[in-house]
Amino acid sequence: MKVWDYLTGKLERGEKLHMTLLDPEKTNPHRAGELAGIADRAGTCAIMVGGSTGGTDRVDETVIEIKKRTDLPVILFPSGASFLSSHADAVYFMSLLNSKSVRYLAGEQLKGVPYIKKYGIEPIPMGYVVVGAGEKVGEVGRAKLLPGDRVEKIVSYALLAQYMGMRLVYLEAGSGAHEHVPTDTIREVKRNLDIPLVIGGGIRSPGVAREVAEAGADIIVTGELVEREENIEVILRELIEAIKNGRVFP
Ligand code: 1GP
Repeated sequence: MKVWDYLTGKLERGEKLHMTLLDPEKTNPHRAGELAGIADRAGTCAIMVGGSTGGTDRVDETVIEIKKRTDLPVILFPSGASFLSSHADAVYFMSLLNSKSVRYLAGEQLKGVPYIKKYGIEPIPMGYVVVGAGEKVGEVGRAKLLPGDRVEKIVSYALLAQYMGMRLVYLEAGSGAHEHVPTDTIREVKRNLDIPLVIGGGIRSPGVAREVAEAGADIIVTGELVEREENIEVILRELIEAIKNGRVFP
């Protein structure tokens, strides 16, 4: 089944989804495989492989190890054309809409096209918007600063993605962000948007994950959480339970 059909099937049933992001720069391939297995058992719905810097060999190895441990779809979340793997199921074909550089709007994407075509990786068009301080991704992607309370502007960026025919909008606070995308902003974007909304960056607790889901995120992405914490499976399970069912354990 195509990854997009798998995702929309769940979303159309009204499910809220969680995806686990693994960064080959921070996690070695073997550990990435282990973490993907843990995330699968905890109820995540897909594994994203991404990071701010590239390297096809490492990405390949990481995806291969993940695929040994889980049957969940593996979706690339690339920083550029060198961050691709023929072993992945799909790739977020994403444009960093508030980048000052044409390279991150369409340049790296253009370079990646022949590889994606050759290996038949499923592209999922996505508008990517870096909100707040932006962390490393904002710096690497040369994002124009877009404070989280610039609600009207952020709504416009989200609609820009929709009107351009993209299938998803991802509002990104950046990995390890101190502040996630504000819930008031998420609520307003969701109220105006007809395509699924992805939120990531700085979401570390079940309580916050629930607030973000209730505000209107359809898909919540966490990354650092699995790289840092002990008892990863328990914490992830609680976080995913909070996203899916709004239940937070004391
Ligand atoms: C980063 O949004 C993701 O691209 C996840 O962020 O690592 O802070 O969970 P965290």
